[in-house]
Amino acid sequence: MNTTELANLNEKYGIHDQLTFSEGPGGIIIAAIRNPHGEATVALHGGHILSFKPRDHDPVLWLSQKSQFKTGKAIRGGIPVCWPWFADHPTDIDKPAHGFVRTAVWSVIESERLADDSIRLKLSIADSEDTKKLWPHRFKLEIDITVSDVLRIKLNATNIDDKPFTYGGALHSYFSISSIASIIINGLEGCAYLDKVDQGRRKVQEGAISFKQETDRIYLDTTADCIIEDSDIPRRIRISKKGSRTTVVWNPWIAKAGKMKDFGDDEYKRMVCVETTNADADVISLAPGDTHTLESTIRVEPWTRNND
Ligand code: TA6
Repeated sequence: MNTTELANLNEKYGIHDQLTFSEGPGGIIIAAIRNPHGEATVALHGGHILSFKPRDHDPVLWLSQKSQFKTGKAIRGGIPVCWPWFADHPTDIDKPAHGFVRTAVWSVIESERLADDSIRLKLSIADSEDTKKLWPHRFKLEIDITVSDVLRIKLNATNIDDKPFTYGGALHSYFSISSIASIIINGLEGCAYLDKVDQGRRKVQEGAISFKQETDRIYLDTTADCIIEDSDIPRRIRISKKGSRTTVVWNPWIAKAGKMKDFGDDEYKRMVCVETTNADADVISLAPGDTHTLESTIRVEPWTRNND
């Protein structure tokens, strides 16, 4: 984007001191949001929330120090938008993992300061000749982000084609934690999951989730809140959701982290993914003209020993 286009973007969608657009690493355009309740940064590349920090708290999202801000490359960390499929394409391994919108440039369509001083930013992307080569459907996808001391994200998918389509996807959120060895995640007790580090075997979650090895689990048919209990900070991060029946929990651990160029060898210790998803049996079918919303709300809460 040239300086004139950037100036026009700020003219049309900037909000004095609370929402400004500038050029970031790799030339990607980044929206910086700041208000009395919190702050966030969002890249137009991938419609990708890079950071979120409620006032008086440490940053909530994790971003790799080795993340590559490159055309065609997904940013490692923050909240990648995985769409219109989650993980590998169901039938064609040569298609990009997690779909194609997280590596495309989105457009700004709306910005607003709300009555409570929250800032709302909407970005969108639609089908193109390139996307149709990967997925033969006409769609409009919007990400609607509201930043206060809570981060509210709505991913609105609309079928603008003349035939139905079925899709999966996720808000693939990376969270910043004190240490993967000391956190637990509550909320998924008793939930069935597919264990991707044990040949996809179907299991049932017993008690809280703790981490002692690579962990990659697709929890099925759940609408539950997940709470990351971080006693060392101390804080709790609550991830609530609507329009999602799958939750994915991931930590790459040592070997997998070591194999990823955009992931520091030791960085696995300070992150965990809790992903608001629709995958496997929970994929969404949309009739022409219909819209489905996947919603994730992220907030920090005080940590108490009795985990009330
Ligand atoms: O959400 C977990 C997962 O599907 C893992 O299997 C791992 O592949 C992770 O996503 C990251 O995928 P990426 O394509 O971003 O490297």
